[in-house]
Amino acid sequence: MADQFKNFIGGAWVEPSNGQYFENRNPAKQSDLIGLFPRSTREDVDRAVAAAQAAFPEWSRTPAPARGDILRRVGDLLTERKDEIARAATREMGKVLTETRGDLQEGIDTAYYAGVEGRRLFGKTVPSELRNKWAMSVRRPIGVAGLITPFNFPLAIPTWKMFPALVCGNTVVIKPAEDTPHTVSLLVEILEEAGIPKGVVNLVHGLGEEVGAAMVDHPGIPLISFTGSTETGSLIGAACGRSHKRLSLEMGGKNAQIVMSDADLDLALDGVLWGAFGTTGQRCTATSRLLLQDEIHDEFVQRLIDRAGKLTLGYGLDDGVDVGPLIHAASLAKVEEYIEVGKREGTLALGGSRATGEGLDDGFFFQPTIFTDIKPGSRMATEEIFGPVLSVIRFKDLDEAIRINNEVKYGLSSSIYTRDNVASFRAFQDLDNGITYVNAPTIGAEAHLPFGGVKQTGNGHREGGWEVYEFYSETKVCYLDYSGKLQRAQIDNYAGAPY
Ligand code: UN1
Repeated sequence: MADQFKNFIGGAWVEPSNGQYFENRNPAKQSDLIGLFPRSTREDVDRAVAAAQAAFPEWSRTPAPARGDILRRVGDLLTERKDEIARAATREMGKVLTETRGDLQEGIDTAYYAGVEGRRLFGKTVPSELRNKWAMSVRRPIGVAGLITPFNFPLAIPTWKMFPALVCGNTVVIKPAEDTPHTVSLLVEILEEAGIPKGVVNLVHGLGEEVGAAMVDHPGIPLISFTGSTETGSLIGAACGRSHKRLSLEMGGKNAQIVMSDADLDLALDGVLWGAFGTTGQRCTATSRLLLQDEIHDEFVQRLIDRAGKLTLGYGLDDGVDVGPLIHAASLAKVEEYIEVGKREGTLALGGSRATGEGLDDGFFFQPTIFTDIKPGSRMATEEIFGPVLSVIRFKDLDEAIRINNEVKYGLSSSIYTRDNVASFRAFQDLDNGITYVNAPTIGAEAHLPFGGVKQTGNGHREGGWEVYEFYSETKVCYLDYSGKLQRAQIDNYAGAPY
Protein backbone atom coordinates (compact mmCIF):
# COMPACT_ATOMS: atom_id res chain seq x y z
CA MET A 1 0.00 0.00 0.00
CA ALA A 2 1.46 3.31 -1.06
CA ASP A 3 2.02 6.10 1.45
CA GLN A 4 -0.91 8.49 1.56
CA PHE A 5 0.04 12.15 2.09
CA LYS A 6 -2.07 14.98 3.46
CA ASN A 7 -2.68 18.69 3.14
CA PHE A 8 -1.48 20.99 5.91
CA ILE A 9 -4.18 23.45 6.96
CA GLY A 10 -4.41 25.51 10.12
CA GLY A 11 -1.45 23.68 11.67
CA ALA A 12 -2.86 20.16 11.14
CA TRP A 13 -2.23 17.47 8.53
CA VAL A 14 -5.64 16.80 7.02
CA GLU A 15 -7.22 14.67 4.33
CA PRO A 16 -8.75 16.30 1.26
CA SER A 17 -12.45 17.10 1.66
CA ASN A 18 -13.48 14.78 -1.19
CA GLY A 19 -11.21 11.87 -0.19
CA GLN A 20 -9.60 11.85 -3.68
CA TYR A 21 -5.88 11.27 -4.32
CA PHE A 22 -3.50 11.28 -7.28
CA GLU A 23 -0.41 9.16 -7.83
CA ASN A 24 3.11 10.55 -7.75
CA ARG A 25 5.53 8.31 -9.64
CA ASN A 26 9.28 8.43 -10.23
CA PRO A 27 9.92 9.79 -13.77
CA ALA A 28 13.01 7.59 -14.09
CA LYS A 29 11.20 4.43 -12.95
CA GLN A 30 7.48 4.59 -13.53
CA SER A 31 6.97 1.39 -11.54
CA ASP A 32 8.18 3.26 -8.42
CA LEU A 33 5.09 4.78 -6.78
CA ILE A 34 6.22 7.50 -4.37
CA GLY A 35 2.85 8.07 -2.83
CA LEU A 36 -0.73 9.21 -3.14
CA PHE A 37 -1.31 12.95 -2.73
CA PRO A 38 -4.58 14.81 -2.12
CA ARG A 39 -6.47 15.81 -5.23
CA SER A 40 -7.96 18.77 -3.39
CA THR A 41 -10.89 20.96 -4.36
CA ARG A 42 -12.15 24.51 -3.94
CA GLU A 43 -13.43 23.51 -0.52
CA ASP A 44 -9.90 22.70 0.66
CA VAL A 45 -8.68 26.01 -0.74
CA ASP A 46 -11.49 27.80 1.14
CA ARG A 47 -10.38 26.11 4.37
CA ALA A 48 -6.75 26.96 3.79
CA VAL A 49 -7.57 30.60 3.04
CA ALA A 50 -9.75 30.82 6.16
CA ALA A 51 -6.89 29.42 8.28
CA ALA A 52 -4.40 31.83 6.68
CA GLN A 53 -6.74 34.78 7.25
CA ALA A 54 -7.25 33.81 10.88
CA ALA A 55 -3.48 33.64 11.46
CA PHE A 56 -2.75 36.95 9.70
CA PRO A 57 -3.47 39.50 12.48
CA GLU A 58 -1.07 37.86 14.94
CA TRP A 59 1.64 36.97 12.39
CA SER A 60 1.61 40.36 10.71
CA ARG A 61 2.12 42.01 14.12
CA THR A 62 4.93 39.68 15.15
CA PRO A 63 8.17 41.70 14.91
CA ALA A 64 9.89 41.03 11.59
CA PRO A 65 13.17 39.99 13.31
CA ALA A 66 11.20 37.31 15.20
CA ARG A 67 9.66 36.11 11.95
CA GLY A 68 13.19 36.01 10.54
CA ASP A 69 14.40 33.91 13.50
CA ILE A 70 12.01 31.13 12.49
CA LEU A 71 13.41 31.19 8.97
CA ARG A 72 16.96 30.93 10.28
CA ARG A 73 15.86 27.78 12.11
CA VAL A 74 14.32 26.56 8.86
CA GLY A 75 17.73 27.14 7.21
CA ASP A 76 19.43 25.07 9.93
CA LEU A 77 16.95 22.21 9.58
CA LEU A 78 17.20 22.22 5.79
CA THR A 79 20.99 22.04 6.17
CA GLU A 80 20.69 19.05 8.53
CA ARG A 81 18.32 17.23 6.19
CA LYS A 82 19.87 18.45 2.92
CA ASP A 83 20.91 15.06 1.61
CA GLU A 84 17.72 13.25 2.60
CA ILE A 85 15.45 15.86 0.98
CA ALA A 86 17.68 16.09 -2.11
CA ARG A 87 17.25 12.35 -2.55
CA ALA A 88 13.48 12.63 -2.23
CA ALA A 89 13.53 15.48 -4.78
CA THR A 90 15.58 13.44 -7.27
CA ARG A 91 13.22 10.50 -6.84
CA GLU A 92 10.16 12.53 -7.80
CA MET A 93 11.71 15.11 -10.16
CA GLY A 94 14.46 13.14 -11.90
CA LYS A 95 17.43 15.51 -11.98
CA VAL A 96 20.74 14.14 -10.70
CA LEU A 97 21.59 14.28 -7.02
CA THR A 98 24.32 16.93 -7.42
CA GLU A 99 21.64 19.19 -8.89
CA THR A 100 18.99 18.53 -6.25
CA ARG A 101 21.65 19.22 -3.60
CA GLY A 102 22.15 22.56 -5.36
CA ASP A 103 18.38 23.07 -5.33
CA LEU A 104 18.39 22.48 -1.55
CA GLN A 105 21.33 24.84 -1.10
CA GLU A 106 19.44 27.56 -2.97
CA GLY A 107 16.60 27.08 -0.46
CA ILE A 108 19.05 27.24 2.46
CA ASP A 109 20.63 30.43 1.07
CA THR A 110 17.15 31.91 0.67
CA ALA A 111 16.25 31.01 4.27
CA TYR A 112 19.33 32.69 5.75
CA TYR A 113 18.92 35.75 3.53
CA ALA A 114 15.27 36.04 4.60
CA GLY A 115 16.24 35.50 8.24
CA VAL A 116 18.52 38.53 8.15
CA GLU A 117 16.13 40.57 6.02
CA GLY A 118 13.76 40.47 9.00
CA ARG A 119 16.21 42.92 10.61
CA ARG A 120 16.23 45.24 7.61
CA LEU A 121 12.98 45.64 5.60
CA PHE A 122 14.08 49.20 5.08
CA GLY A 123 11.70 52.08 4.73
CA LYS A 124 12.87 55.59 3.94
CA THR A 125 12.94 58.77 5.98
CA VAL A 126 13.06 61.99 3.97
CA PRO A 127 12.79 65.67 4.88
CA SER A 128 9.33 67.17 4.80
CA GLU A 129 8.90 70.39 2.86
CA LEU A 130 7.32 71.92 5.98
CA ARG A 131 8.84 72.83 9.32
CA ASN A 132 8.27 70.57 12.34
CA LYS A 133 6.90 67.77 10.25
CA TRP A 134 8.28 64.27 9.79
CA ALA A 135 7.92 62.18 6.58
CA MET A 136 8.78 58.53 6.09
CA SER A 137 7.74 55.29 4.42
CA VAL A 138 7.43 51.84 5.97
CA ARG A 139 6.59 48.42 4.54
CA ARG A 140 3.39 46.61 5.50
CA PRO A 141 2.29 43.04 4.86
CA ILE A 142 -0.51 42.48 2.36
CA GLY A 143 -2.48 39.44 3.54
CA VAL A 144 -2.71 35.85 2.29
CA ALA A 145 -0.12 35.09 -0.39
CA GLY A 146 -1.14 32.40 -2.92
CA LEU A 147 1.94 30.58 -4.25
CA ILE A 148 1.84 28.25 -7.26
CA THR A 149 5.15 26.51 -7.92
CA PRO A 150 6.67 24.33 -10.70
CA PHE A 151 8.37 20.92 -10.72
CA ASN A 152 11.85 21.85 -11.96
CA PHE A 153 13.16 23.40 -8.75
CA PRO A 154 10.91 21.56 -6.32
CA LEU A 155 12.53 23.06 -3.22
CA ALA A 156 14.23 26.31 -4.25
CA ILE A 157 11.32 27.97 -6.02
CA PRO A 158 8.81 27.38 -3.20
CA THR A 159 11.36 28.89 -0.79
CA TRP A 160 11.98 31.91 -3.07
CA LYS A 161 8.32 32.72 -2.82
CA MET A 162 7.43 31.57 0.67
CA PHE A 163 10.29 32.91 2.79
CA PRO A 164 10.14 36.55 1.62
CA ALA A 165 6.32 36.43 1.87
CA LEU A 166 6.59 35.24 5.48
CA VAL A 167 9.30 37.66 6.58
CA CYS A 168 7.19 40.51 5.23
CA GLY A 169 4.36 39.34 7.53
CA ASN A 170 2.03 37.63 5.06
CA THR A 171 0.47 34.24 5.61
CA VAL A 172 0.68 31.64 2.85
CA VAL A 173 -1.31 29.09 0.88
CA ILE A 174 0.96 27.05 -1.39
CA LYS A 175 0.10 24.63 -4.16
CA PRO A 176 3.17 22.73 -5.40
CA ALA A 177 3.38 21.15 -8.85
CA GLU A 178 1.53 17.85 -8.95
CA ASP A 179 4.77 16.22 -10.21
CA THR A 180 6.76 17.18 -7.10
CA PRO A 181 4.44 17.32 -4.10
CA HIS A 182 6.68 15.28 -1.79
CA THR A 183 9.53 17.81 -1.60
CA VAL A 184 7.16 20.60 -0.55
CA SER A 185 5.52 18.32 2.03
CA LEU A 186 8.99 17.83 3.55
CA LEU A 187 9.59 21.59 3.48
CA VAL A 188 6.33 22.20 5.33
CA GLU A 189 7.29 19.56 7.91
CA ILE A 190 10.44 21.57 8.52
CA LEU A 191 8.51 24.82 8.89
CA GLU A 192 6.30 23.11 11.44
CA GLU A 193 9.34 21.83 13.34
CA ALA A 194 10.91 25.29 13.27
CA GLY A 195 7.88 26.66 15.06
CA ILE A 196 5.83 28.40 12.38
CA PRO A 197 2.53 29.28 14.10
CA LYS A 198 -0.67 27.46 13.10
CA GLY A 199 -2.30 28.76 9.93
CA VAL A 200 0.69 30.85 8.81
CA VAL A 201 1.69 28.28 6.18
CA ASN A 202 -0.96 26.12 4.51
CA LEU A 203 -0.26 23.45 1.91
CA VAL A 204 -2.94 22.32 -0.53
CA HIS A 205 -1.99 19.61 -3.00
CA GLY A 206 -3.78 19.14 -6.28
CA LEU A 207 -4.01 20.01 -9.94
CA GLY A 208 -3.42 23.43 -11.45
CA GLU A 209 -6.81 23.65 -13.14
CA GLU A 210 -8.54 22.75 -9.86
CA VAL A 211 -6.55 24.02 -6.86
CA GLY A 212 -4.48 26.63 -8.73
CA ALA A 213 -7.57 28.06 -10.42
CA ALA A 214 -9.45 28.17 -7.09
CA MET A 215 -6.60 30.15 -5.53
CA VAL A 216 -6.43 32.62 -8.40
CA ASP A 217 -10.19 33.19 -8.16
CA HIS A 218 -10.33 33.37 -4.37
CA PRO A 219 -11.37 36.79 -3.02
CA GLY A 220 -9.44 36.08 0.21
CA ILE A 221 -6.09 35.92 -1.63
CA PRO A 222 -4.94 39.42 -2.66
CA LEU A 223 -1.58 38.31 -4.06
CA ILE A 224 -0.48 35.48 -6.37
CA SER A 225 3.03 34.41 -7.30
CA PHE A 226 3.30 31.92 -10.15
CA THR A 227 6.19 30.20 -11.91
CA GLY A 228 5.34 28.11 -14.96
CA SER A 229 4.41 28.36 -18.61
CA THR A 230 3.69 31.63 -20.41
CA GLU A 231 0.31 30.23 -21.53
CA THR A 232 -0.87 29.50 -17.97
CA GLY A 233 0.62 32.82 -16.85
CA SER A 234 -1.58 34.63 -19.37
CA LEU A 235 -4.71 33.00 -17.96
CA ILE A 236 -3.68 33.85 -14.41
CA GLY A 237 -2.79 37.41 -15.48
CA ALA A 238 -6.22 37.93 -17.02
CA ALA A 239 -8.00 36.61 -13.91
CA CYS A 240 -5.84 38.66 -11.52
CA GLY A 241 -6.31 41.75 -13.67
CA ARG A 242 -10.09 41.48 -13.34
CA SER A 243 -9.88 41.27 -9.54
CA HIS A 244 -6.91 43.69 -9.13
CA LYS A 245 -4.67 41.16 -7.46
CA ARG A 246 -1.00 41.79 -7.09
CA LEU A 247 0.70 39.23 -9.33
CA SER A 248 4.26 38.07 -9.96
CA LEU A 249 4.78 35.89 -13.03
CA GLU A 250 7.97 34.03 -13.87
CA MET A 251 7.53 32.17 -17.13
CA GLY A 252 9.24 30.93 -20.27
CA GLY A 253 12.65 31.47 -21.81
CA LYS A 254 14.53 30.84 -25.05
CA ASN A 255 17.94 31.59 -23.69
CA ALA A 256 20.96 31.93 -25.93
CA GLN A 257 24.65 31.35 -25.36
CA ILE A 258 26.71 33.44 -27.78
CA VAL A 259 30.26 32.27 -28.56
CA MET A 260 32.54 34.86 -30.21
CA SER A 261 35.53 33.67 -32.23
CA ASP A 262 37.96 35.09 -29.63
CA ALA A 263 36.42 33.06 -26.78
CA ASP A 264 38.06 30.40 -24.65
CA LEU A 265 36.38 27.55 -26.51
CA ASP A 266 37.01 24.93 -23.83
CA LEU A 267 35.21 27.11 -21.33
CA ALA A 268 32.37 27.83 -23.76
CA LEU A 269 32.00 24.10 -24.38
CA ASP A 270 31.71 23.29 -20.66
CA GLY A 271 29.19 26.13 -20.39
CA VAL A 272 26.85 25.01 -23.13
CA LEU A 273 26.88 21.36 -22.04
CA TRP A 274 25.83 22.38 -18.54
CA GLY A 275 23.39 25.06 -19.71
CA ALA A 276 21.63 22.96 -22.34
CA PHE A 277 21.60 19.47 -20.84
CA GLY A 278 21.75 20.10 -17.09
CA THR A 279 18.31 19.48 -15.52
CA THR A 280 17.56 17.76 -18.88
CA GLY A 281 16.98 21.24 -20.30
CA GLN A 282 14.04 21.76 -17.95
CA ARG A 283 15.02 25.14 -16.53
CA CYS A 284 13.46 28.39 -17.56
CA THR A 285 17.09 29.54 -17.76
CA ALA A 286 18.22 26.54 -19.85
CA THR A 287 20.37 27.23 -22.91
CA SER A 288 18.17 26.34 -25.85
CA ARG A 289 19.99 28.38 -28.52
CA LEU A 290 23.71 28.32 -29.23
CA LEU A 291 24.87 31.24 -31.39
CA LEU A 292 28.27 30.56 -32.97
CA GLN A 293 30.41 33.03 -34.87
CA ASP A 294 31.26 31.85 -38.40
CA GLU A 295 35.00 31.37 -37.84
CA ILE A 296 34.61 28.84 -35.03
CA HIS A 297 31.22 27.33 -35.97
CA ASP A 298 32.30 24.04 -37.54
CA GLU A 299 35.03 23.19 -35.05
CA PHE A 300 32.83 24.05 -32.09
CA VAL A 301 29.88 22.01 -33.36
CA GLN A 302 32.12 18.99 -33.85
CA ARG A 303 33.58 19.21 -30.35
CA LEU A 304 30.11 19.75 -28.87
CA ILE A 305 28.66 16.69 -30.60
CA ASP A 306 31.57 14.58 -29.32
CA ARG A 307 31.10 15.72 -25.74
CA ALA A 308 27.27 15.70 -25.69
CA GLY A 309 27.23 12.21 -27.20
CA LYS A 310 29.18 10.96 -24.18
CA LEU A 311 26.75 12.21 -21.53
CA THR A 312 25.39 9.36 -19.42
CA LEU A 313 21.63 9.12 -18.98
CA GLY A 314 20.10 7.35 -16.03
CA TYR A 315 18.49 7.48 -12.63
CA GLY A 316 19.68 10.58 -10.82
CA LEU A 317 20.50 8.69 -7.61
CA ASP A 318 22.95 6.37 -9.40
CA ASP A 319 26.64 7.28 -9.56
CA GLY A 320 28.09 8.58 -12.80
CA VAL A 321 24.82 9.81 -14.26
CA ASP A 322 24.88 13.22 -16.01
CA VAL A 323 21.32 13.59 -17.28
CA GLY A 324 18.02 12.39 -15.81
CA PRO A 325 14.63 11.87 -17.45
CA LEU A 326 11.97 14.33 -18.56
CA ILE A 327 9.28 14.91 -16.00
CA HIS A 328 6.32 13.09 -17.57
CA ALA A 329 4.81 11.55 -20.69
CA ALA A 330 3.31 14.83 -21.93
CA SER A 331 6.70 16.49 -21.77
CA LEU A 332 8.26 13.62 -23.73
CA ALA A 333 5.51 13.91 -26.35
CA LYS A 334 6.14 17.66 -26.66
CA VAL A 335 9.88 17.12 -27.17
CA GLU A 336 9.12 14.45 -29.80
CA GLU A 337 6.91 16.91 -31.67
CA TYR A 338 9.72 19.45 -31.75
CA ILE A 339 12.11 16.84 -33.15
CA GLU A 340 9.87 16.69 -36.22
CA VAL A 341 9.86 20.49 -36.44
CA GLY A 342 13.65 20.51 -36.10
CA LYS A 343 14.07 17.98 -38.89
CA ARG A 344 12.07 20.24 -41.20
CA GLU A 345 13.85 23.42 -40.17
CA GLY A 346 17.46 22.29 -39.76
CA THR A 347 19.88 19.37 -39.59
CA LEU A 348 19.71 16.79 -36.83
CA ALA A 349 23.33 16.56 -35.66
CA LEU A 350 22.91 14.45 -32.50
CA GLY A 351 20.21 12.47 -30.68
CA GLY A 352 16.61 13.03 -31.66
CA SER A 353 15.05 9.94 -30.06
CA ARG A 354 13.77 8.57 -26.84
CA ALA A 355 16.65 6.92 -24.98
CA THR A 356 16.18 3.22 -24.37
CA GLY A 357 18.21 0.35 -22.99
CA GLU A 358 19.16 -0.91 -19.59
CA GLY A 359 17.77 1.29 -16.80
CA LEU A 360 16.02 3.62 -19.25
CA ASP A 361 12.94 1.82 -20.54
CA ASP A 362 10.80 2.50 -17.47
CA GLY A 363 11.42 6.28 -17.54
CA PHE A 364 10.93 9.33 -19.76
CA PHE A 365 14.51 9.52 -21.01
CA PHE A 366 15.41 11.48 -24.11
CA GLN A 367 18.77 11.69 -25.85
CA PRO A 368 20.66 14.98 -25.69
CA THR A 369 19.76 16.48 -29.06
CA ILE A 370 21.45 19.08 -31.26
CA PHE A 371 20.10 20.71 -34.40
CA THR A 372 22.38 22.78 -36.64
CA ASP A 373 21.55 25.11 -39.56
CA ILE A 374 18.67 26.64 -37.60
CA LYS A 375 17.53 30.00 -38.98
CA PRO A 376 16.68 32.92 -36.73
CA GLY A 377 12.91 33.44 -36.62
CA SER A 378 12.10 29.75 -37.16
CA ARG A 379 10.12 27.79 -34.58
CA MET A 380 13.24 25.98 -33.32
CA ALA A 381 14.87 29.36 -32.82
CA THR A 382 11.99 31.01 -30.98
CA GLU A 383 9.77 28.51 -29.13
CA GLU A 384 10.44 27.12 -25.68
CA ILE A 385 10.83 23.33 -25.70
CA PHE A 386 11.78 22.58 -22.06
CA GLY A 387 13.84 19.51 -22.87
CA PRO A 388 17.39 18.49 -23.85
CA VAL A 389 17.22 20.06 -27.30
CA LEU A 390 19.69 22.68 -28.51
CA SER A 391 19.35 24.78 -31.68
CA VAL A 392 22.61 26.02 -33.20
CA ILE A 393 22.51 29.28 -35.15
CA ARG A 394 25.38 30.85 -37.06
CA PHE A 395 26.22 34.57 -37.03
CA LYS A 396 28.77 36.94 -38.60
CA ASP A 397 29.37 39.68 -36.05
CA LEU A 398 28.29 40.89 -32.62
CA ASP A 399 25.54 43.13 -33.98
CA GLU A 400 23.94 40.16 -35.67
CA ALA A 401 24.27 37.99 -32.53
CA ILE A 402 22.58 40.67 -30.45
CA ARG A 403 19.79 40.99 -33.00
CA ILE A 404 19.20 37.21 -33.07
CA ASN A 405 19.26 37.00 -29.27
CA ASN A 406 16.59 39.67 -29.07
CA GLU A 407 14.36 38.26 -31.82
CA VAL A 408 12.25 36.13 -29.45
CA LYS A 409 9.26 36.94 -27.29
CA TYR A 410 11.08 35.83 -24.12
CA GLY A 411 13.82 37.62 -22.20
CA LEU A 412 15.09 35.65 -19.22
CA SER A 413 18.84 34.99 -19.45
CA SER A 414 21.64 35.23 -21.99
CA SER A 415 25.34 34.49 -22.06
CA ILE A 416 28.34 35.54 -24.09
CA TYR A 417 31.77 33.95 -24.24
CA THR A 418 34.44 36.42 -25.30
CA ARG A 419 37.76 37.88 -24.18
CA ASP A 420 36.78 41.32 -25.44
CA ASN A 421 35.66 43.87 -22.84
CA VAL A 422 33.82 45.91 -25.43
CA ALA A 423 31.74 42.90 -26.48
CA SER A 424 31.02 42.12 -22.81
CA PHE A 425 29.71 45.58 -22.10
CA ARG A 426 27.76 45.67 -25.36
CA ALA A 427 26.11 42.45 -24.16
CA PHE A 428 25.20 43.97 -20.79
CA GLN A 429 23.81 47.01 -22.56
CA ASP A 430 22.02 45.55 -25.56
CA LEU A 431 20.83 42.01 -24.83
CA ASP A 432 17.13 42.17 -23.91
CA ASN A 433 17.21 39.88 -20.87
CA GLY A 434 16.76 40.10 -17.13
CA ILE A 435 20.11 38.34 -16.60
CA THR A 436 23.27 38.36 -18.76
CA TYR A 437 26.36 36.27 -18.02
CA VAL A 438 29.84 36.81 -19.45
CA ASN A 439 31.96 33.66 -19.70
CA ALA A 440 29.39 31.64 -17.77
CA PRO A 441 26.33 29.69 -18.95
CA THR A 442 22.72 30.93 -19.01
CA ILE A 443 21.97 29.08 -15.77
CA GLY A 444 23.37 29.64 -12.30
CA ALA A 445 21.53 32.60 -10.76
CA GLU A 446 22.43 33.21 -7.11
CA ALA A 447 19.76 33.51 -4.41
CA HIS A 448 20.76 36.97 -3.20
CA LEU A 449 20.33 38.71 -6.55
CA PRO A 450 17.06 39.59 -8.26
CA PHE A 451 15.88 36.87 -10.67
CA GLY A 452 13.51 37.31 -13.57
CA GLY A 453 13.14 38.33 -17.16
CA VAL A 454 11.85 40.96 -19.53
CA LYS A 455 9.22 40.75 -22.30
CA GLN A 456 6.93 37.72 -22.04
CA THR A 457 9.10 35.97 -19.47
CA GLY A 458 7.57 38.00 -16.69
CA ASN A 459 5.39 40.92 -15.73
CA GLY A 460 8.01 43.26 -14.35
CA HIS A 461 8.62 41.75 -10.92
CA ARG A 462 11.71 39.95 -9.71
CA GLU A 463 12.16 37.02 -7.36
CA GLY A 464 15.15 36.60 -5.08
CA GLY A 465 17.53 39.22 -3.78
CA TRP A 466 16.30 42.46 -2.28
CA GLU A 467 13.63 43.26 -4.85
CA VAL A 468 11.24 40.45 -4.00
CA TYR A 469 10.59 42.03 -0.58
CA GLU A 470 8.90 44.90 -2.36
CA PHE A 471 6.55 42.53 -4.12
CA TYR A 472 5.47 40.96 -0.83
CA SER A 473 4.85 44.22 0.98
CA GLU A 474 2.94 47.41 0.42
CA THR A 475 4.46 50.86 0.92
CA LYS A 476 2.82 52.96 3.60
CA VAL A 477 3.77 56.64 3.83
CA CYS A 478 3.57 58.23 7.29
CA TYR A 479 3.58 61.97 8.07
CA LEU A 480 3.72 63.40 11.57
CA ASP A 481 3.14 67.15 11.97
CA TYR A 482 4.25 68.46 15.37
CA SER A 483 3.97 72.18 14.51
CA GLY A 484 0.67 72.48 16.38
CA LYS A 485 -1.01 74.33 13.53
CA LEU A 486 -2.56 73.53 10.17
CA GLN A 487 0.26 73.47 7.60
CA ARG A 488 -0.88 73.19 4.00
CA ALA A 489 1.64 71.38 1.77
CA GLN A 490 2.44 73.11 -1.52
CA ILE A 491 0.67 76.27 -0.28
CA ASP A 492 1.83 77.65 3.08
CA ASN A 493 5.50 77.01 2.41
CA TYR A 494 5.24 79.05 -0.80
CA ALA A 495 3.02 81.86 0.57
CA GLY A 496 4.71 85.16 -0.17
CA ALA A 497 7.43 83.54 -2.34
CA PRO A 498 8.17 85.49 -5.51
CA TYR A 499 7.77 82.35 -7.70
C1 UN1 B 1 14.61 28.08 -13.37
O1 UN1 B 1 15.29 28.12 -14.37
O2 UN1 B 1 13.46 27.62 -13.40
O3 UN1 B 1 19.70 30.14 -12.41
C2 UN1 B 1 15.15 28.55 -12.08
C3 UN1 B 1 19.39 28.98 -12.27
C4 UN1 B 1 18.79 28.52 -10.96
C5 UN1 B 1 17.34 28.85 -10.89
C6 UN1 B 1 16.63 28.51 -12.15
N1 UN1 B 1 19.48 29.09 -9.85
O4 UN1 B 1 19.52 28.18 -13.17
